[in-house]
Amino acid sequence: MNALLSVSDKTGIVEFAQALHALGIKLISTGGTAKLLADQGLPVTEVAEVTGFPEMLDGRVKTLHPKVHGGLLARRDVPAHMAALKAHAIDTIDLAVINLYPFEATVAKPGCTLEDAIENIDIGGPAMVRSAAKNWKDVGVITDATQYPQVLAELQASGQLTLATKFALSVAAFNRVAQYDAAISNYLSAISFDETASAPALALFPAQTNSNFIKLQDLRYGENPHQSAAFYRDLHPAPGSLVTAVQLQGKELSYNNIGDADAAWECVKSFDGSVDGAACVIVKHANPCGVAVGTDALQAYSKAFQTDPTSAFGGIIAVNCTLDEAAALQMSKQFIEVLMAPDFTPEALAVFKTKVNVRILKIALPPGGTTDWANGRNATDIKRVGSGLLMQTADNHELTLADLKVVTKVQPTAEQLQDLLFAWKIGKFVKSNAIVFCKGGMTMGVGAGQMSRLDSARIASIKAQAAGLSLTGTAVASDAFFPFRDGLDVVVDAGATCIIQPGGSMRDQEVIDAADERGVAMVFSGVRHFRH
Ligand code: 93A
Repeated sequence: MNALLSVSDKTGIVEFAQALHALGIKLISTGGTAKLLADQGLPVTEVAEVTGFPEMLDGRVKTLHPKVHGGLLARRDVPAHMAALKAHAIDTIDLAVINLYPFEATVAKPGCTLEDAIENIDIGGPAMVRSAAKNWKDVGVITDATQYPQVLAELQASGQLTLATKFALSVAAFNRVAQYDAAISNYLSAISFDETASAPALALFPAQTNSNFIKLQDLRYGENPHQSAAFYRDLHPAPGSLVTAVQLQGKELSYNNIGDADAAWECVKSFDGSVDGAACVIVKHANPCGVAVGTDALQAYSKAFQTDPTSAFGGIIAVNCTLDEAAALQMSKQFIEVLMAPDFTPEALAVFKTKVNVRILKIALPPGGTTDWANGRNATDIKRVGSGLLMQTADNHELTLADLKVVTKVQPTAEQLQDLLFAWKIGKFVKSNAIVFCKGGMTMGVGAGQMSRLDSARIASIKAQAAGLSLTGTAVASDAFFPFRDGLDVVVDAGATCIIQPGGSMRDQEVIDAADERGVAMVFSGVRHFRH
């Protein structure tokens, strides 16, 4: 039996080779590995002796030779293969012990240059691993030092490896090569070859890239200080998405800042400046605690702040228009974690100059406007579950007036329809169960994240009361249907006169009858917006 040993990580290789030698297995090896083994007194044949070629080009060509790959790839059960080996004086290689140039470790080092990275791309190693792994019935391929003990135990017990072991080794080998290539692809895709360019050069060839994520930065910690975390972006981020933000000032963004900033930005982006006017969203713990539209940023912010001044403290604020000095001055009265806008006037930036901790993010709005939902949005949502992940298309549905179905005797007025659509837009960004009271282009009470819809409704009205807002004549959005009439009664008791909800409950009729009984208008959207 012949073994070829070629390892960069030399952990345990001497002991392993000694044990192979003791079993009568012939050792063939590449330069550095061969030297180490020879130094330990082991008889080892240099691969250069096998190929008849010296290792050349600084080691770039060592094992890329038919004498090596023929020995790995020949099927022992195909007479023609064995005859070809004989005709060309090629010996079989029955064990391939290979681990690759340390590409991942090299690029992880601070200050790693492109040259360093390129030199650490192993070519011959993966080629041998693939040859051996393809011919798994005849060749045992060992790609990690942790595999030595089991392989050795089997060889010592029976002089050979079982088919099951060889198959498992082959699968592990292909996994290793896939992981290695992904690391190379990720690293290179994130590089801008032209140092003055802001985008990676490979973005020029999207069709040739994979769907990997690129690490943007390590974060100080995760959701809590004992958790470690990092921030990744899509290889090709959607224009206008959070990852395209430029931070103009402030402390480093934290894990929670990024999550909240995304919630605020996604929500404010759904207001089209040319149709809805200026919009402002204040987010706290991933939920909007105040949203409003107005004639300008100042008015939109002032209205949004009124919804829940207590929760707005330490919030994330996003506007869909250039932030000017007037709005900045008003905002600067509250404690802000993150402030986001498509642009800032120099005067507005000057307001925050002394508030060095405020993180200011400038993000271009998606060029297609907010009505184009394919534009600037994630195509998919991903959520981790125990050792698995859930993937879905993103909740990118936008409701229009024409989609609404009035189900009550009372018809909503044009103004009420506006309020209903506004409330619906926000309800989509509130954690379920979501109940949102709105009027005149502002949120009047937000009930979020409760296990019971009834509790969300109660909380929304308690919060409105605490903020000194009257819910009389408000519009209410419910992210999912009312299963019973009790939820509707709570919001009408609080002052709502029109309601938007998906419909689709077994007891829709009970709820419609209740709305008629209470003399309020209700529309069905036909769409649900659970958000967990
Ligand atoms: O430079 S390579 O891409 N060209 C080769 O032909 C080749 N053959 C083996 N790298 C090559 N290797 C790698 O060399 C192995 O994967 C292993 O990581 C390393 C072992 O080199 P040495 O034995 O000289 O330390």
